[in-house]
Amino acid sequence: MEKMLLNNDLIDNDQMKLSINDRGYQFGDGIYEVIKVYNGNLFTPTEHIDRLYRSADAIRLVIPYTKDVLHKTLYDLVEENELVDGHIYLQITRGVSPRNHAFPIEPTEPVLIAYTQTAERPVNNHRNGVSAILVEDIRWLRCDIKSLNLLGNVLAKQKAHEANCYEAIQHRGEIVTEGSSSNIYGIKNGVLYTHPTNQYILNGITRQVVMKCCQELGIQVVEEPMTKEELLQMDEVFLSSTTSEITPIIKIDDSIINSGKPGDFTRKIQQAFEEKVQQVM
Ligand code: DCS
Repeated sequence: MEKMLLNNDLIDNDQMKLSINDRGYQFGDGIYEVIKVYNGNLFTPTEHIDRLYRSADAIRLVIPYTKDVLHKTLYDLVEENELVDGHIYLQITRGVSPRNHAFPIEPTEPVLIAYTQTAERPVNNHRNGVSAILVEDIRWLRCDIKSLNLLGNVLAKQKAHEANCYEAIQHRGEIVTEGSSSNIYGIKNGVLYTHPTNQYILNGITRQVVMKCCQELGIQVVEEPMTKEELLQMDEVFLSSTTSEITPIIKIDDSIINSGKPGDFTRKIQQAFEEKVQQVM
């Protein structure tokens, strides 16, 4: 029987019970992370755990464990479930209390759950690229918090799926922000363009790795907002996320990017990323 983490305890999946009065369930009042596991090892765990604590801070939730304890507990979960390749999903809510928007008067114990998921790496997408659509970004103004409230992202991704596309690239007015569950990049004349990390996008951990790869490869990075028009004029476009890693985008709405093939710079960044993955394997 696979195990899940409930606060400090590893319990059998079928023993998991959560309350209807959990604020995560009623308000999406919580935060989450998805951490990739390669060959039984966590990829960039420190960065994910740091971001979790930053998200918690931003919603005024105090995580009742140290980062080190959480790190070790996640390794225990992976070991217990004998996860080789896949990811960990982890969320923490503000806890259980009768429904009332304001924080509970009696401080509640946050509820942490985590489970593992076996997943193959999307190598076909990496090789061939994917299609995307452009959609208006209707989300709130704190997209830097990895909040459980994902309705805007869910509606965007659903539109993409209904258009037989892999991702929805969101824009606020003319400005491209990020994908429904990924960061977005364009490459023009060998220069990489991506939205700066502010309240309009999530500071992706994979994005941080992409920045490192570009530095090592000597690829110039410009962190400035780009317009929809500029995006469609890019030589190459790709997305990044924990589960998608680095995935070329070869079509956006009706525009074909780079003749419908992943570009050379994207390939180089994929290779540099792969080397970092191999280091933990
Ligand atoms: N932007 C949004 C809105 C996301 O949801 C994600 C990842 C990213 C960017 C990329 O961040 P990471 O590089 O840190 O993954 N979302 C996670 C998710 O919901 N599933 O997989 C990853």
